[in-house]
Amino acid sequence: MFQKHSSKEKKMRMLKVVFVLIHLLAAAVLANPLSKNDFPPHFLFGASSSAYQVEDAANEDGRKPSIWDTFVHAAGNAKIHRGDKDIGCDQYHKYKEDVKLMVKMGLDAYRFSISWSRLVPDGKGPINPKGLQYYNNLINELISQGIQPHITLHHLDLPQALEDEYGGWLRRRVVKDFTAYADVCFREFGDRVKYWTTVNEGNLFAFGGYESGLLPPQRCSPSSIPNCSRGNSSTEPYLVAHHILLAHASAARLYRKKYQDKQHGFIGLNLLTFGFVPLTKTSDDINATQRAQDFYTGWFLNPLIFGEYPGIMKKNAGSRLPVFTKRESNLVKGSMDFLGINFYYTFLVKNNPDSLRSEDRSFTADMAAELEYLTGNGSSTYEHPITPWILKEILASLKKDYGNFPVYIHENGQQTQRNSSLDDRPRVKYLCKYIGSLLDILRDGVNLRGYFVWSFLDMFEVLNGYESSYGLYFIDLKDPALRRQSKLSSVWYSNFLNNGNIPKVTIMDIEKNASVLSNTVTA
Ligand code: IFM
Repeated sequence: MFQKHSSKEKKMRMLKVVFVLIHLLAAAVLANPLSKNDFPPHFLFGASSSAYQVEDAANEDGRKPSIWDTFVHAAGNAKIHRGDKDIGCDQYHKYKEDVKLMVKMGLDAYRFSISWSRLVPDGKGPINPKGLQYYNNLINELISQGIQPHITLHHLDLPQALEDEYGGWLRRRVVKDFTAYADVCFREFGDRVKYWTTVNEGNLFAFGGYESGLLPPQRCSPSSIPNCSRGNSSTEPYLVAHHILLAHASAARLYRKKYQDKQHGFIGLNLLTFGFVPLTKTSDDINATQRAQDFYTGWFLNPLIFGEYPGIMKKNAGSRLPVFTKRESNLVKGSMDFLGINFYYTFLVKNNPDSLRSEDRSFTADMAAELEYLTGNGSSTYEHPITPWILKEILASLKKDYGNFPVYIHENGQQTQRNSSLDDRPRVKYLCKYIGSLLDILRDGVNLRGYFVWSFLDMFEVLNGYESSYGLYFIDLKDPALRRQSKLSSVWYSNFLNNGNIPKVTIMDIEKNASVLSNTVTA
């Protein structure tokens, strides 16, 4: 009896200690020495999303499918299969609730994309009045609450009608249709929208959609990659990138000629940037690292800044790399007011000269470098490594190699397994480190204008469907109301944005789903 009692007491004491420790830990996690006040007053903080990942309502009010809808509903794409209902966040119906959350959070800006096939269902021709109404409503709601809309026109979601009609981005005709669609957006929304991004991750879309087949429209050489039944990894990525550049430049020219004077906005393009680190200190690996940089970033930035592709791409891809005419080169050169970059991944780079001798010369073979993904140290295999010094290096080399043009970090965030735990400390740590490093980057004189967390909500993820997520808010897909539940990271970010002025919360509060934000903002 005596023995039992004592071990119970011991247990209780242990529990108390654990309880106190968790609270101390929580306080430490949330205590943030950094706040928005440390940044220049005009530096923007926001959060990001994309139409297909956040809107749902895929078949509602006249929207037609995009290549992304087709991709995720194709047989065989099990991990990213969305089922029939395309359920995720339902921002199409819940935008007011979401804007309320953004206000409480203290966001300066919300970055989202327009679904081309919601606004212009066949890709060209008549505008869908309900689509127009939806984007007007969302923009008005944001503006009335003091949140800047930053809009992307294409985020992996070309209207399927254009893919079916002429092969979409593979054909030059897309330039005309994209420009006409951009014209609709500038005309209809440009009185309130000042930041336009033509294409999200142009480089990754061309690579993932046409060389590796990992992204829509899932094309690649069937001989090299089994999940593709059509495509050509030797030529198509180059062709598609060329058309993206021309479409971007054509939309930018239109904006500048017809709208910019009246609307006073800015137009840019977005690229996925990578940390590339030589595997060894040998000059072979160091040169391979530069090649990887030229192939992934120079591919777009050289034409945009200098009017032509990097020399090494011309040399290695030869006649498979399209050539800009003088007129096109002048059109593309100088066609962006800002660059949007996304950053998540770091790779070790190893020289691979043998690939240049392969028969089927894909984009990757032309690069003649092997990339090994640097994994994070976290408990989940989904977590990205935390390497803010690499982001700093990327921005420093953009400045050195291409000039000090305005840059926005459009996406950065931590991936975790998607589950109901609201204690997402790995994400808090990630954000804390990256946001902390921005001050250093600004001190280095980089023309960085803003930072957007990917992502505002847990969304349908590009590569992992519903298995992983980046959101500041969790959404339980089984909950018919799809309530937004604040994670620790949303509290941390709010605290940062509100200069530490929101009441202290603890992990325990969040686990009980009674966080400060849910007290104040859930309906
Ligand atoms: O979810 C994606 C987004 O659509 C494009 N950038 C990378 C994100 C995370 O994978």
